Amino acid sequence: MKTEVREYLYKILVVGDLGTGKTSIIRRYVHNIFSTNYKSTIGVDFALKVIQWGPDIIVRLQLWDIAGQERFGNMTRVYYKEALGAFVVYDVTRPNTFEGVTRWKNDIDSKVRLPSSWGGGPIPVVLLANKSDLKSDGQSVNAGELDKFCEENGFMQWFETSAKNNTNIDDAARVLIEKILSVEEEHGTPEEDQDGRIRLDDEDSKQPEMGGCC
Ligand code: G3D
Ligand code: MG
Repeated sequence: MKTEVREYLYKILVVGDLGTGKTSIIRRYVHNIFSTNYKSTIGVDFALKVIQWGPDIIVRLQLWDIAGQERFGNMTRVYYKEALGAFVVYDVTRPNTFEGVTRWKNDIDSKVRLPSSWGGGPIPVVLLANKSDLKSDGQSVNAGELDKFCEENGFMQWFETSAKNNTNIDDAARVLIEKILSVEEEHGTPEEDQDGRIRLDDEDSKQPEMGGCC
């Protein structure tokens, strides 16, 4: 007997200060390319990655970029709406971008929760210490300190990533997907219509262009 293919659509946010590599990470993950000559756009862009997770599971990850709105240091609730996970990115060569990490995490926690049928807790967030290919000795991350930071600030885990060298991006995404799938398995599909996650009905929202980030 043929088992039915299950499909999941997950909205994932990618936030962090300007220039930390968010767009590069998304492009690398979605298209497996690293490009230094694309124009960042203003507004919200998203990209879709379709993953054959198992023989009968397909995961569609919708990655939301914040393209040009970093300077505000926070986003509207519309951007966060119905997200089920997030990456917060900082640049290991610019310590001041680490200061933004807690600000972005607080913004996420204050503006989006898991669906109430999933317990309504904070969404899972993974910290990305990006541009690991550029770091000099003095900039190497202190694993012990980052572990402690993650524990104290409610991050699931952290990864040192490089969008340039394609380091750890797949692993970081896998951890986030595994977590969301396990919550889904435990609680069942949220009552909200899955399509609702990509619909932006609110008046102050702007319809993102399909694949607009690339
Ligand atoms: P943002 O979307 O967070 O604002 P971008 O950041 O993805 O636009 O990246 C900002 C700059 O950092 C870009 O360089 C990009 O090429 C570079 N970058 C991103 N990730 C990495 C990485 O892992 N390693 C290295 N070496 N560079 C990275 P430019 O020069 O175009 O501003
Ligand atoms: Mg960008």
